[in-house]
Amino acid sequence: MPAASASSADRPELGAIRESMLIDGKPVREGQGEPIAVHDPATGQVIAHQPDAGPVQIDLAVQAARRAFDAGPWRDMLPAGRERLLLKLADLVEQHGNELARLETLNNGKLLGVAQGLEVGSGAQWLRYMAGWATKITGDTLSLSIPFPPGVRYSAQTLPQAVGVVAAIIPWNFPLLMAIWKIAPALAAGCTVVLKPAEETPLTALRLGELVLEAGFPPGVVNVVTGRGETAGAALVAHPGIDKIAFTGSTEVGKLIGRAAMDGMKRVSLELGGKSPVIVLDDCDVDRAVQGAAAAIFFNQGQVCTAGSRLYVQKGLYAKVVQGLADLAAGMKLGSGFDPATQIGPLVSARHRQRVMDYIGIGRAEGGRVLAGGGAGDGAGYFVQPTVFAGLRPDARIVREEIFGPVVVAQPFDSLDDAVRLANDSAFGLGASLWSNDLARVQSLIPRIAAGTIWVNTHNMLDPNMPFGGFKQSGIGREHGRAVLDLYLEKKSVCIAY
Ligand code: TXE
Repeated sequence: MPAASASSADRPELGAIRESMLIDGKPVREGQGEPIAVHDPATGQVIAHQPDAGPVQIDLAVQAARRAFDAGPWRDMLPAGRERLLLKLADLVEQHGNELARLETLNNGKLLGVAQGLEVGSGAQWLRYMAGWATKITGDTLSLSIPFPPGVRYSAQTLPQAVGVVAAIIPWNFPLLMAIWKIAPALAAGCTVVLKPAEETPLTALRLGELVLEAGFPPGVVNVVTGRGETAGAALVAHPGIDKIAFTGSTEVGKLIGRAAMDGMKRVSLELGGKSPVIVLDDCDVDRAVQGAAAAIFFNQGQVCTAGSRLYVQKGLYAKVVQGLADLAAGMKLGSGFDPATQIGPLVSARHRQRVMDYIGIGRAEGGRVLAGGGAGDGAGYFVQPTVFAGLRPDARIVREEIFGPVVVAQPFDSLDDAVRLANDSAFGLGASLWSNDLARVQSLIPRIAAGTIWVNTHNMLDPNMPFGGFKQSGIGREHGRAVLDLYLEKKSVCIAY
């Protein structure tokens, strides 16, 4: 029984809990496996049970998306129609913003302000930005230079066309925003979607699916299935009716998905893990750098693919910056995401808290000194203290592996060459930030750091107009901006002899 029965005006999120998937515009409650319990990470209480989709339900969802793509009103809709529907959806997300943000905080644990500003606020902005692209998809006119056979002239053009049915598989760290990052460009390009949210956090994606229908998108254009990754997710990836897979999650699963995609030669884009360096030069504004380094790692409890989890500080400033960061960490207030005084909410799940605590144990065992934090929080919620490590070698596991929690490892460096070497000594390459007021030094470093996004005197700043994605094992493909359309369009060449 969902907690919806306790619904009241000041808890609108309780009335927004759904325990059904959305397939072809209809709620589907039956799965195949054991239903999945969904928790409130701040208390550990169960707030809903979700169906665990098996191959039968996945097939129904893919068939629905296939029909919507191959026939029916969606295929015939003009780009301006898709734009109008996406704009309507953005309005609905804002109108239901309070309910959606509270639902996200309840389900994910994050601070309500982050859910309001980022998931709902920027989510609506992302929808509007992508709505604009629907009417601006263009091909090229090409001049050809091979005269064959002699005397024949040609005209040639490229014709971009929607890639087809998209399987969108998303993680739990920004559940609503990740859903929007996937469906908005897919719909702008004219694709249809089967969206699978993470087991831990399906609630806002299911509500978004209802708003998609309310906006007027035809049934089957967006389907939302819930289920376990290794069964429901894997069945979705393997389904022959899928043309393209868009995945955000761990590098480990990304590799599995990449291989499975190649079996069916499906288009695939992968946004994977990171171990992003924060590089503080000795000419920086120190207070700003300390605040920036703290925000880079502790924002969203460190559950951010671009979290600044490796802090490199130039020797002259090292002690001051690291002590400043440790002081900030030690003073942060842990608590429920609904409490406006809270600065660090719970992690998403008991399993994930254990994983992060295990890494803290590994860091200690590797000889790391804990300058702040290092423990779990009190009570039943899944809290971990903001933690600062120092004194570890570059080959220590917690320097190299993604922890995805509020844990940062600080290391000193001498020269800019050292900074580049340390920063690039990673399997990942998603983001990096430089903290300096010396333009020449900054400009010399930007091309040398292997990362998809480089920030200067800021960290974690993303925008719908800025391409986003990873170097190395952080993934394949670029989301956002004009670049994202390439992920959802096939380019057809047309050659006409005359
Ligand atoms: O991720 P998974 P998990 C990293 C982070 C975290 C670790 C594990 O380091 O600690 O991954 O998190 C679906 N076929 N990131 O286990 O398993 C799954 O159901 C198809 C970084 O939660 O990758 C969920 O919807 N799908 C990251 C999604 O994949 C499968 C965000 C992500 O889950 C599947 C999340 C399979 N075989 C975790 N197995 C980032 N880049 O932001 C799982 N899934």
